[in-house]
Amino acid sequence: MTRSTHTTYCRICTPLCGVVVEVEDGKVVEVTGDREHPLTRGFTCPKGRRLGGFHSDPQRLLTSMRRLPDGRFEPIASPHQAASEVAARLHEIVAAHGPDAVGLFVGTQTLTASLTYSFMAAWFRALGSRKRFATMTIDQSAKTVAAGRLGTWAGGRQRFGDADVWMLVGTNPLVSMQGGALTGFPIHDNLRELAAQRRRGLKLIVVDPRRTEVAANADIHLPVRPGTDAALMAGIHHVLLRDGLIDRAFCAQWVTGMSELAKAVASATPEAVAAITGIAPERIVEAATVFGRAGRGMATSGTGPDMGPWANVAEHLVQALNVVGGRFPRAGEQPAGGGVLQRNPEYRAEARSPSRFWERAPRNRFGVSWQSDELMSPILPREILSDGPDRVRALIVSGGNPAAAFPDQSRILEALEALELLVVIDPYMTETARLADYVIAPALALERADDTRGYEGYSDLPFAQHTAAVLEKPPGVVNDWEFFLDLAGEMGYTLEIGRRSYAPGDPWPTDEELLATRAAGGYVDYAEVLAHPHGKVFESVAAPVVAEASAEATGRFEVMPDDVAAELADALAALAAPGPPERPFRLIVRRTKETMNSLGRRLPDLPRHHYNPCFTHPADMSALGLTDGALVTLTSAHGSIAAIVEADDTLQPGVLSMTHCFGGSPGIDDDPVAFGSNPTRLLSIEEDLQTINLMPLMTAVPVAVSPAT
Ligand SMILES: Nc1nc2c(c(=O)[nH]1)N[C@H]1C(S)=C(S)[C@@H](COP(=O)(O)OP(=O)(O)OC[C@H]3O[C@@H](n4cnc5c(=O)[nH]c(N)nc54)[C@H](O)[C@@H]3O)O[C@H]1N2
Ligand SMILES: Nc1nc2c(c(=O)[nH]1)N[C@H]1C(S)=C(S)[C@@H](COP(=O)(O)OP(=O)(O)OC[C@H]3O[C@@H](n4cnc5c(=O)[nH]c(N)nc54)[C@H](O)[C@@H]3O)O[C@H]1N2
Ligand code: SF4
Ligand SMILES: [Mo]
Repeated sequence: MTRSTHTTYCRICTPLCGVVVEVEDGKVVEVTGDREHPLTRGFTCPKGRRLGGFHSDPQRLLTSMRRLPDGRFEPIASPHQAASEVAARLHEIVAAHGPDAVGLFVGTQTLTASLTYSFMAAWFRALGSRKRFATMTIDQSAKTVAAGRLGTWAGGRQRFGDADVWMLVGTNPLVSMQGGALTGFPIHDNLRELAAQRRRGLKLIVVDPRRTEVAANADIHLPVRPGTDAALMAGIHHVLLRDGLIDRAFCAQWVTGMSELAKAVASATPEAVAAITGIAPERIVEAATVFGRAGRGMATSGTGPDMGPWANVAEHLVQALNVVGGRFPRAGEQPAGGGVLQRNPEYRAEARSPSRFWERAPRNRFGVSWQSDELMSPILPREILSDGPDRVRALIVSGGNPAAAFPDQSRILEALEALELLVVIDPYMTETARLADYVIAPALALERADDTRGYEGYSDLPFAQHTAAVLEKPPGVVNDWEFFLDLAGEMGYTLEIGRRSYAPGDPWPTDEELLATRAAGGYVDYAEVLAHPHGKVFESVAAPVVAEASAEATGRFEVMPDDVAAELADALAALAAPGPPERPFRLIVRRTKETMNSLGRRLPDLPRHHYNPCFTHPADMSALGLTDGALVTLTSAHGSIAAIVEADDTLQPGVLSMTHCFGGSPGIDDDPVAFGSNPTRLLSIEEDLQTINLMPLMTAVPVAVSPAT
C-alpha cells in the first residue's frame, strides 16, 4: 500500500479553496480543508470534500464515446482517434456550408481548468465561425446591457474590506460564492470574513424574497416580492433624491440625466412601492437612508433581479445607485481585485460613456446583435432549427449541459436532436451527452496541473497558487485544452495564443510548460509561486492605484436614457396590476452547496436528497393540505412538472423555490423521487423575453400548485 499527502486546491468554483488530499494506491481516500491556505484557512464545502468522489465515480467516462446508428455508444480506442474523427466530420460540414455552420456552447465548467479557455477560443477563432454562445446570456447578461446603457467607471470597483455599507440584491454568496466583478462580496472563507467586516462596522443590506444564509447575517433584510426589484430600486432612488443622499459633486462632473432620473422615479414613493413590493414604506426609507448616508460601499446583484420579469431595468437601477452616490474608487485609491500572475488593468478616475454596443454591432438573421464575440444564447435553438444559409448544423459543447440547464427543455432538446453533429466534452453521460455523436472524456481537476490566474479578479488580495497534478490521468481521457489542440492539428489550423503559435505537427507542450509561459507576463517570478504550495499573498506586489482622470476625459454616465425610462414606466404599471389569478404562486431560483448546476447531483453521497425539493412556506402547505414529501404538480403558462414538497419557513407565503438542473429529460431519468424535477420545463424561450439580450423569465415565474399522485 502506498499512501501520500498532497496540498492542492479545489477547482469546482471561484474561491478555489485550499485542500489536502490523501491518496492511497492511486485513489483519493480523504479531502480536508488546508488550514495553511492564507485565504480559505481550512474552509471547504460539501462539493470540495467529495472532490475524490468525482474522480472515482463509477458513472464517470474513462474513454471518449461514439454513437452508433442504433443509438448505443461504444468506446473510442484513444483520445487522438476521437479528435481525428470529429475533425473529419467538421471538415465536411465546413466545406459544404462554411464555418458559421459550426457553433460552440461554452458552459460553466470550461473555466475550471485554467488552460481550457484559451485553447478552445483559439481553435474557434482559427475555424472562423461567429456562432459562439455561452451560459452568461442565460444568466446575468442584464449586467452587460445595464452597463451598455449607463456607462462604466474606468477606476474599477470599491473594496468590500473598506466599505461602510454593502447592498446585495438577489444573490446569496454564502452559498453561491459569487463575488469579484459580480457582487464584490468576499468569496474566501466568507462567513468568517463577513463577521469580521461587520465587527469593523460594515452594514449589510440584503434584498431577497427568501431569508437566505446571507440575509440571516445582514443588518437589514428586505424580503421583496419576487420580480418587483425594479419598483423597489426606483423607490430607493426616490428617497435618495428626495433626501439629498447623493454625491452632487460627482454627479455634476460625471453624470447626465439627473432630472430625467428624478422624473422617472417621481411616482415611486415609498407608499406606492410598498404596495408593489410588500416592503413597508418605513423599511424602504430606512434601507435607503442607511445606504445613502454611508460614505463608501456599493450596491451589487446576482441572478435574482437579472432573471426576473424586468431584469434589464432592475439591474440598471442597481448599478445607478453606485453612480448617483459616486460609489467608485477615486484617484489615489485602491480598487478591488489583485493580479499576480496577470497584470491589472490601468485604472483611471473617469467615466466611460455608454457603449450601446447592440446599436452598432452586426446582427444575425433574426436581428440579434453579437455581444463582443458571442451571440445571445436564447437564440441558439432558432439558429439550429430555422433553415438559412448560415444555419448551425454542428455544435461543440465545452463543459456545459444545455439539455438540463437551458430554459425551455423541450425546445433545446428539439434543437440538439436536429443537429447533424453534436460533440460534448464532459466527464458524464449527461442529458446533453446522451444526444451527442461524440462524447469526449476529459481529465478531472486532481489530474491536472493548474494555477489561480483565471480567478484573480475574484480576490482583493494579490494571491497566487500553483498545483501539480495529484493523480495520474487515466489513459483514455484527455485534458480539455489538448482536445482542442489535437482538433486544430487535425483540421490543419495553427493556434495563436498570446505571443505563441501552435502549428499542426509541432510537439505538444506540457501543462507545466504552458502555465509557466503564461505566467511570464505577471508580477512575480513563477518559481516564487511554485515555492509556496499553500499559495501566497504577495505583499511585494504593489496594490493597483487609480490614476487621475486624463485631461481630455469626456465620458459621462447616462443615468436615465429614454429607453430605460420607458421600460421603467411600463414596469411600474405592470407590477402594480394583479398577477394571473390562476397562477398565484411565484417560483424563484435557489442554489445549494451540494451541487454546482448539474454537477454533483448524481454523486451517491453528495446531495442531501437525490431530488430537488419544491420548497414551500408551511402556511401554504397547510392551506393546500400538503405535508413534507407530498408530490405536487407545478403548472406555468408554458409547462408543468411534478415535484416533491418540503417546508421552508425562510420563504414568504406564496413563494416557492427550487434548484435547477435536476431531473432528466423526457423518458430518461424522468422521475421526481429518484432524480428530481427540471424547472426549465416551466420556462419559455420565445415569450416574456427582455429587449436587447432576449433574456427569458427564469425567476418569479407565475405557477399554480396542485396535489399530484
Ligand atoms: N453551490 C453552488 N454555487 C454556485 C452555483 C451552483 O449551482 N451551486 N452556480 C454558479 C452560477 S452558474 C451562478 S450564475 C452563481 C449565481 O449566484 P447567485 O446569484 O448568488 O445565486 P443564488 O444563490 O441562487 O442567489 C440568487 C438569489 O436570488 C433570490 N431571488 C430569486 N428571485 C428573486 C427576485 O425576484 N428578486 C430578488 N431580489 N431576489 C430573488 C433567491 O432567493 C436567491 O437567494 O452561482 C454560482 N455558484
Ligand atoms: N431554471 C433554471 N435554469 C438555469 C439557472 C437557474 O437558476 N434556474 N441558472 C442558469 C445559469 S446561471 C447557468 S450558468 C447555467 C449553467 O449551465 P451549464 O454550464 O451548461 O451547466 P452545468 O451543469 O454547470 O454544466 C457543466 C458540465 O461540465 C461538466 N464538467 C465537469 N467538470 C468538467 C471538466 O473538467 N471538463 C469538462 N469539459 N466538463 C466538465 C459537468 O459534468 C457538467 O455536465 O444554467 C442556467 N439554467
Ligand atoms: S466552495 Fe466548495 S466547491 Fe467551491 S472551491 Fe471551495 S470547496 Fe470547492
Ligand atoms: Mo451561472
